Amino acid sequence: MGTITIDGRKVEFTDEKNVLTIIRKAGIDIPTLCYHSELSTFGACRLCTVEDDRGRMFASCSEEPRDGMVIYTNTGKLKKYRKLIIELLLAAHCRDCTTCVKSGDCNLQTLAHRFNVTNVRFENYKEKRPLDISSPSIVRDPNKCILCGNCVRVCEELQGVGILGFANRGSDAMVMTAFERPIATTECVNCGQCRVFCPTGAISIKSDKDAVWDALADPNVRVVAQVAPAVRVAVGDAFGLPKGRSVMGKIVNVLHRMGFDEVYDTTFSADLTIMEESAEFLDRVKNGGKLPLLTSCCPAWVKFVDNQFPDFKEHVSTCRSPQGMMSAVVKEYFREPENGKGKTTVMVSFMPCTAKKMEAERPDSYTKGEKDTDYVITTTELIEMIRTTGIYFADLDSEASDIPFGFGSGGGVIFGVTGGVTEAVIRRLAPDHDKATLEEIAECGVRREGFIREFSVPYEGMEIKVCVASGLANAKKVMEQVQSGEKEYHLIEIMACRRGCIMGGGQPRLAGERTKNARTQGIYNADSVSVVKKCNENPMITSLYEGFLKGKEHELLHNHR
Ligand code: HC1
Ligand code: SF4
Repeated sequence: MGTITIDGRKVEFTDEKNVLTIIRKAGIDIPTLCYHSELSTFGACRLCTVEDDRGRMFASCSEEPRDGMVIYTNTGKLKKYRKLIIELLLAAHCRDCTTCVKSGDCNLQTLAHRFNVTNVRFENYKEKRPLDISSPSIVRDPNKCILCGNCVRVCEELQGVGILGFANRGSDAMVMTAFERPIATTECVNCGQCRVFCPTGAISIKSDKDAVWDALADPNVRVVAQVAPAVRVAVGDAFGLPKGRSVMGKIVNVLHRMGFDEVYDTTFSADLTIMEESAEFLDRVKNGGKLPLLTSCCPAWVKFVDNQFPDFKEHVSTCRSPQGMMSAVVKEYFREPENGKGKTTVMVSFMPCTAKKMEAERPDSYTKGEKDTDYVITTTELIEMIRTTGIYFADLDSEASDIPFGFGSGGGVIFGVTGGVTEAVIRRLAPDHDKATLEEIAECGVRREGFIREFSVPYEGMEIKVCVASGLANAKKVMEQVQSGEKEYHLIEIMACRRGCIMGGGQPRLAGERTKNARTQGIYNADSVSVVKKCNENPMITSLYEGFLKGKEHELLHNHR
């Protein structure tokens, strides 16, 4: 607690951990490439350096605030210093900005503009290194790495995976996997969080856009889209609309204009997931099956269990994810000659997640020998595709998704935030659907703040113990406690990305607190305005079960691992 004078103005502080946070609180966007509030402080880039009243310069990210400090954030000396740092970084960096996939979304490029770096006086020649394109989710380009260490820390600290590290010293230093193995051969779970935190083009999304454009141009192909819950709240602000507002109707419109024959809503198959997963859960509870039941919709989490908790593999629900269920059902639907009309079906799924690209490749994502999901396009790629068309997205009218797979309940929408799957399961199990019941469920602890939430809900005379966690490092803590017998649960929901899919590895980067909160609220708002709240009250779901799904539930809706 105290006061700091920043550029002549007094600013009060309370428990801020460093000077940088107070500068930002004072409304000054102090530059940095390596500081992130959710990660440990590394202090490598020195761009956040400030000067005090005695002329001492120090990195504000690494300095604890002291009452009475007097600092300056924009002196002539600092401007020169920052410009020099950027020049030195650029000297060792390839400068193909116009063709770089991260162009327009690169923090180094932005800072070069901001500090008027129009010429690089130095040249630090480095031998060009090959790209790692082994992963279905991300591409690593070591030539664009600036050694900020964000990817190393996020992989270790937030995700508990830790497959990236620093190797060599001095100008030979670089980030790599152990023994420089291709990333696909490591325990990487494809979450894409390293790409979210990477400030340059060193880690980017492996893109499937070109293959999708080719399919759209082929008259013999029926191209079908499904759109995940979290995508709808992360597209609008790229086109000037308010952060977090659901723009599902505009997305449907723009996809139709691009040439998609059918646009379906993944909330529909999220409803299917809840139908199956709640039945599986009750069956395990009543018949002594493996408990806790672990949710299966997040592929990075499923891979994490395989890698780090193999004894719990059988605890993972056998349900396919909503992406998997939708694609399997759609492909089967169009296999019927009267629906297929002689065209091949290409299934494209629009997801906030890079790990969904890996899920689509898994052997259990095939039905009748055919791949269920042909291409996964992340929200970031969708925004790029919309920009390619030149369509004024913000001006588009809303269109409804297509039937018969375009309608989901509110319970399906809330999958997009952590706790959503569990809340939808509890809604399914509750006999009523009146306002008071829904509010009571929302307040049972499932929407509580925090990355690990524990609570219990009554069900037919028993207390169902639940844990909801997001971020794999948090999941690891939960699983270690379960493994040691310290904690017991009936149901555990994990989402690999903190706060759930709204913060997935394929979402637009640079989301601050305001964006995160707006996306969460956008999902809950979409639930509030939904006409049907529970999966079993979705008429499309009922008619599917009574119709062509009859007898095919196991084949189409479950994994056969
Ligand atoms: Fe998700 Fe899911 S919620 S995993 O976060 O279960 O990606 O949005 O589509 O499959 O529905 C992602 C989101 C998504 C699936 C659903
Ligand atoms: Fe680590 Fe996830 Fe990046 Fe893989 S994708 S390297 S697990 S942060």
